[in-house]
Amino acid sequence: MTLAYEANCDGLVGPTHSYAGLSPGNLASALNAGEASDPRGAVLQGLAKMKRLVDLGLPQFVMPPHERPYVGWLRGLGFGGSDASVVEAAWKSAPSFAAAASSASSMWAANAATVTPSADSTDGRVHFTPANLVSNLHRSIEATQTTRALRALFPDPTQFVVHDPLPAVAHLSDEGAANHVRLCAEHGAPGVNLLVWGKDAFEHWPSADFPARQTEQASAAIARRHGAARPILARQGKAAILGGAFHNDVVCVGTREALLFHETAFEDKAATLESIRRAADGLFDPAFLEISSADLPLADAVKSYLFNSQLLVVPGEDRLVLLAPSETEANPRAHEAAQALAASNGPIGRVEYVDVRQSMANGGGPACLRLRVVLTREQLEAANPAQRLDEGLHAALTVWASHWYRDRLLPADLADPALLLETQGALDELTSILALGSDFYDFQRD
Ligand code: SUG
Repeated sequence: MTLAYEANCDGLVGPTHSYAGLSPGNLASALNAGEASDPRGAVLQGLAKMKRLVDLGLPQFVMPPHERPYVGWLRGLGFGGSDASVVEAAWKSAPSFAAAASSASSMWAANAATVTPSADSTDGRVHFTPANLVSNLHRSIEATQTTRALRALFPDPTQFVVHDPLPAVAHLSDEGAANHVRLCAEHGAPGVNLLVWGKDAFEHWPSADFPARQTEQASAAIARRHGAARPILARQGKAAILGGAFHNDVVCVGTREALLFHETAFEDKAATLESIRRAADGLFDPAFLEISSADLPLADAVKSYLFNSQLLVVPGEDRLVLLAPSETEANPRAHEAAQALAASNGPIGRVEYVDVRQSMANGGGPACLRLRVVLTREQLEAANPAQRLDEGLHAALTVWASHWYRDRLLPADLADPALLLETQGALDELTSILALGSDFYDFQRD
């Protein structure tokens, strides 16, 4: 077995972070619609979380935000003139599209792609499929730039394959790693790949208010094109989706041999666990950590985001560390459940809490903000070193964000032409900090 490490690639929060209520079925997004956001606070919270992982001795990378408002996309919809007039006209005659073009949703990097490490792929390379995110208008415009960003971060074609996203059609609706869990004995050892889908492509889903976002056919296509070893396709619990678990990672997280999940996570729990057991046979003994609805009602699981914690293998510690959002600590039942996990003799040794409230208010917890990529030492060295977070980069990005980001933004401010200039100025400078070249964004190419 080649030794491997789990790198976390976090989406840096963009300067247009706002609460626009764009995601049906995501209760936090609906609840906070229209509230004022704090983009500067949000990006600093994200950076502080990344720094926590660096301090724990884990490899951490930064993924750049997308350009927003996305003027090029609005031009494609027929708006013309200067950048400022494009944005102004879009807000006047197509406000839903203008709002979508302004969303900072690329921060939730768990939705950036599905990843298969080389220990599980047939050709020994790391495979990525950027998610098409076609379930939501504002997220569907991420795929092209995400593909570019992944190719910049993982450039060596002998080590990495960044596929094109699946075709952008509802039948192949794909939400990335938020619906994928990999279990194994050690990161570098062969794994079991659990791909969780919400609906069949041809099924009539019962609720427009709580849509199922991932199709079974999308999950199957990804496993096939990556040559992913030991794939298990499992249906997400319908009750969980209808209760606000719009991604599987709202009710489930796993790493190494441990799968932590809510009782409602899977439609057929017994069959899912049995398939994992069978696939893991001879490789490792899966540890199933189930939390019942009696101990933690689904509504509390969704509010507290206990399952959206990062489950970390920390150098020098035998047992896993659960990095949970501060909302878990504040919710008595979720807090009790988290403490009970650490107090038992199971795979989780301790719990830490992290403040990512700005992101949480849009339904994005600690685990939503990161894309996990298991890499060998050689692959780690082949990633763009300028995007690897260390103290220096953390300090530089803190200064950069404090200079460019506002500390208060209402959805109506998204139409402000000054915000467009601030965003372009910030991202232009960022491309030099992260050594991404001067033609990384569309606005730099015009
Ligand atoms: O897709 N929220 C995101 C949250 C994504 C969380 N990711 C994971 N669970 N992995 C979403 O629903 C809300 C934006 C707004 O309403 O302004 C939003 O897009």
